[in-house]
Amino acid sequence: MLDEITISKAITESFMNDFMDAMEADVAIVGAGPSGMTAAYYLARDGIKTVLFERSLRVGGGMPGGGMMFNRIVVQDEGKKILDEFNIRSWEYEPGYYLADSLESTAALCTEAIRAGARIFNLISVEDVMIRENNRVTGLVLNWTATELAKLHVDPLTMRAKVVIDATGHASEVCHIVVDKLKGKLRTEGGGIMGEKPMWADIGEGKLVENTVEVYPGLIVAGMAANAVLGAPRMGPIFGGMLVSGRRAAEVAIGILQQVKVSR
Ligand code: 48F
Repeated sequence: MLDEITISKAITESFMNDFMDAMEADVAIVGAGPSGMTAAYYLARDGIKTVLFERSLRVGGGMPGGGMMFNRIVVQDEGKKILDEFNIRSWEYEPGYYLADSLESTAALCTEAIRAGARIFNLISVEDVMIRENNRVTGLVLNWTATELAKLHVDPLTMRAKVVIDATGHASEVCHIVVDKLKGKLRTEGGGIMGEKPMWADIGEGKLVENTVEVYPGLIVAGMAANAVLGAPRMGPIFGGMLVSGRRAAEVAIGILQQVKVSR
């Protein structure tokens, strides 16, 4: 005999326990696109307490849609190595160009990130950041996406993190909060958001990893947000750079966590 109240209690209690635990994390990632989920996997795999907040009902950002809704992605050699690590099947189209199913890729990134120990919360939007200790990003301000969509006047809740990764894609929303609201100066030419440049896959992919940096104390940019903030081209449905940028963001975050530990 199934009792609906037991089902309801199981879901509520389990979610609340996880949500409470997520309020203090080592790394908080904003956005469950390819770069955010890849970063989450590499961090969690190394035993770092990682939480990820995603505005949408579903994960994957721009990945499931492939190129113009043709649900395939292309990666180059570096990206192929990461696909292999996630056991995502791929096949060579021409030397140096590998195809993969965008849904399989999305599902695998999500599964492996969660299995490695990262917590992914969907349907939660980041609407602000917490700043402490001489202009350092030290946490995120959260609200239900449903609240945002319905424009309800409901105050948010807050979580603390030692490092935040802005993996919000083209919109680079966390960096926008720092620049627009706090008038913070990013480590970019001119201190602001430089804006993404028109499509140029080769240059865009090349710049992505070098642009995956700490742009503000405690705040790293990953994926398309890195190119949008640092003024590099977009690249369309080639996703190798997103994966490599996610892995790089995890490395940068680990470096910052080590510094934070030493200085305390
Ligand atoms: O856009 P998205 O997929 O970011 P990405 O990892 O990958 C970019 C590619 O998909 C593609 C591309 C490939 O060449 O250029 O665009 O850089 O995923 C970003 C995710 O962040 C979520 C959003 O719903 C999406 O799933 N997001 C954005 N702003 C917020 C957010 C926010 N304020 N709070 C929570 N989630």
